[in-house]
Amino acid sequence: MQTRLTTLLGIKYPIIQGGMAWVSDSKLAGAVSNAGGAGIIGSGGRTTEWVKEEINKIKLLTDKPFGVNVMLMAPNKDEVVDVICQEKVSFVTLGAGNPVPYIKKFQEAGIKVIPVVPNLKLAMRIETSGADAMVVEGMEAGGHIGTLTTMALMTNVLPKIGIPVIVAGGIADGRGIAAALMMGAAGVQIGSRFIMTSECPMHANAKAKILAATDTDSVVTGYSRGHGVRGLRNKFTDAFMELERKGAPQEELDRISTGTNRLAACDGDVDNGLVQVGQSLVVLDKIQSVQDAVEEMMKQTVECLTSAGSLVKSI
Ligand code: TUI
Repeated sequence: MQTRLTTLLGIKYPIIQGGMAWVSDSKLAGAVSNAGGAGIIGSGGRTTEWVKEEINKIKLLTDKPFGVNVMLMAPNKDEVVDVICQEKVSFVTLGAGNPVPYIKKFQEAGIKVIPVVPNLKLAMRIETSGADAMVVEGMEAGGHIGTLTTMALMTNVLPKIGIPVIVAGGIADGRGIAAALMMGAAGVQIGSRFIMTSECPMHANAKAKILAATDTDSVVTGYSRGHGVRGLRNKFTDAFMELERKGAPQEELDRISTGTNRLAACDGDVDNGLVQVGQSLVVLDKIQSVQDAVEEMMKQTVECLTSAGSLVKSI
């Protein structure tokens, strides 16, 4: 399949993997790149040394293009940016903050820059700043999110932007990929579906909670402090949202939420940690290899796109 994303990155399929903090390591990202998408190492929450090691490991796992996500709220982001520039990865995605100060530096190092944005205003600022492409991420996504849905973002943003736009948030199968391509996307970013793979290091307890979850089982914490974080409803989210409702001070909310992503993803504490996952939960009904997930999604994408013509004929 050829789209503006496959051409930009030199990949087979128009899929990039979400750079999920505490989850996306070299093993997962290498498998996605080997399967024909573009894998991404998630540097959020990690030490700079970990990022360097994972970049070295992925180079042994794949000769295909891969990227690194920089979480712009991370205290060590400048160090991580330096390591990525030295290691000359193919591209970066930049989320959870203002990417503009970093664009030129990456491009001078020969690295393509793909910021993640949650609305049209930021999308237009990013295009003007000279980024190579962007991800628009709807609030159906897991983790740190904006307030607009993927459908509203596709409708509002895609006609206004000239550089390739990758769509994210709630896309978990080939029907979603086909829909995004039909709307004018250059490709998609997929996170949650890649959690449900044998290569993904997410703790088995968290994978089991996702397998058991239905469409209404995720909630958004943190809107009261300006940025929502989506994850599965549990003891932690109930306690956090009760504190939010009571108007608890910022410091208390920060204190009880710090470390909850790692607690669920790495330690498997799915009651006191936060399992960050998107809303398209019902199709996440099995664990499979990354290769099988990619092939299954792309087969369905092609079926959807080829059968779409018969809908027109039957009018
Ligand atoms: O970054 C993400 N998703 C994430 S990061 C993460 S680690 C974390 N965990 C808990 C709390 C906070 C972080 C988990 N999930 N997605 C990309 C994304 N970027 N979503 C929203 C944004 C964003 C928000 C504001 C991008 C730019 C932006 O700009 C602010 C500005 O400077 O105007």
